[in-house]
Amino acid sequence: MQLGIIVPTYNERENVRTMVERISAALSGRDIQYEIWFIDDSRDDTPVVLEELASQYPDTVRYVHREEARGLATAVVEGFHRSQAEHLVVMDADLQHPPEVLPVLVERLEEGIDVVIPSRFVPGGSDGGLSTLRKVVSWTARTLGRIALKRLRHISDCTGGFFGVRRKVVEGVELSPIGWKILMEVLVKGHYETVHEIPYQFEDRSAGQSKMSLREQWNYLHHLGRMVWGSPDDRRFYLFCFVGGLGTIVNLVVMAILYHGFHLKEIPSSVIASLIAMGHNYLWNDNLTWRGHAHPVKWRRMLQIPIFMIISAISILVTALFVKLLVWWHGDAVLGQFIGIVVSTVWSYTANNKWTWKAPDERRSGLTTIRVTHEDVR
Ligand SMILES: Nc1nc2c(ncn2[C@@H]2O[C@H](COP(=O)(O)OP(=O)(O)O)[C@@H](O)[C@H]2O)c(=O)[nH]1
Ligand SMILES: [Mg+2]
Repeated sequence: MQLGIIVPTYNERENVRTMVERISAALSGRDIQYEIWFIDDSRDDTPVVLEELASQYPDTVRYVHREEARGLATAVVEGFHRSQAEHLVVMDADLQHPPEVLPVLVERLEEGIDVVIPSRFVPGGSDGGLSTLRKVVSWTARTLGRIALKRLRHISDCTGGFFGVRRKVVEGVELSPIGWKILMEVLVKGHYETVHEIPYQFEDRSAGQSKMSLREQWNYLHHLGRMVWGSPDDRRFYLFCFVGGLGTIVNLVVMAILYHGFHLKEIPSSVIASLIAMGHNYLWNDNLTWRGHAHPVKWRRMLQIPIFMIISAISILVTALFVKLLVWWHGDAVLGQFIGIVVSTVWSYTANNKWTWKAPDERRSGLTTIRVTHEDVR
């Protein structure tokens, strides 16, 4: 089998027939062998309609009805296991994902792209089928995901739930059964090198009710947290920021004790506080952020502390530079300090990752080699 189309369904009796008809119209006349797998958790009579469809289209329509299980993510995972096809597509049953996109999607997979994502946000696409409120919620979810997870940063539509992958992308990958956003999970954990986005027009729900709820939004945040934790590279960055935050508190407390408590002069107080905070940060980073990444060679390990100190010193200078710059432009010094902290956090994380600790080679884990393209629509 070339193509397995996986469709999770929950009370979609008005939609599944049209869906099958539109898929078969879209793919007719093309040399594509395909099957549609409905993974159904419905409590209405959707399974009755699916049974009719399966006997009417014995070569293409298959379904499984689950009485016990529920949930979009587990349905998709079950579909991945049921279908033996080389290329797997996941799409919703409510026709918000137009089947007419399938031919191009399949063509790109056949050309060798690993992950193909129909996107509402590349030239030629649109997300007309959502209410303004849902658009705002969806934008927020997407933006949070793209900020939190490095692998999503260049993907314009990681929350749409419409995508195609080569089997090897998800083979052997343990996908979490929670969460609505299975594509994000695939992008964070999957084995792939190329992603291609093609535009599509997101349509209104054809019939029936949306199952998206406030609870799913909360679930999403929980899921996002788990994805960050499960992604070593992202996790390291957030631990680094956490340690930096802790270090700032230590710095201020020591400064207050020395200056107000011991009546030391301001400059020695400040320098001692900063040095103590630096040592504090080093220890946490060595034992938490980059745990297990100490240099194996002893002399090289001895260099870790001085390198860390040089990087920190440069960060302090960079921050001061931003303060000066803002004051120059008649801006606020504290705002300059804030911008400086953001910039120097990114700088010092990258530098420490590269020079202080021996972080695993990102190239090998595929992070730097992922190429994202989109359809050239004029
Ligand atoms: N198998 C299964 N499918 C579900 C479940 N919840 C939602 N779906 C399906 O997932 C797809 C997307 O759900 P939908 O309600 O349209 O969400 P929305 O597009 O975000 O409003 C539809 O095809 C639903 O039938 C579930 O618990 N189990
Ligand atoms: Mg929908």
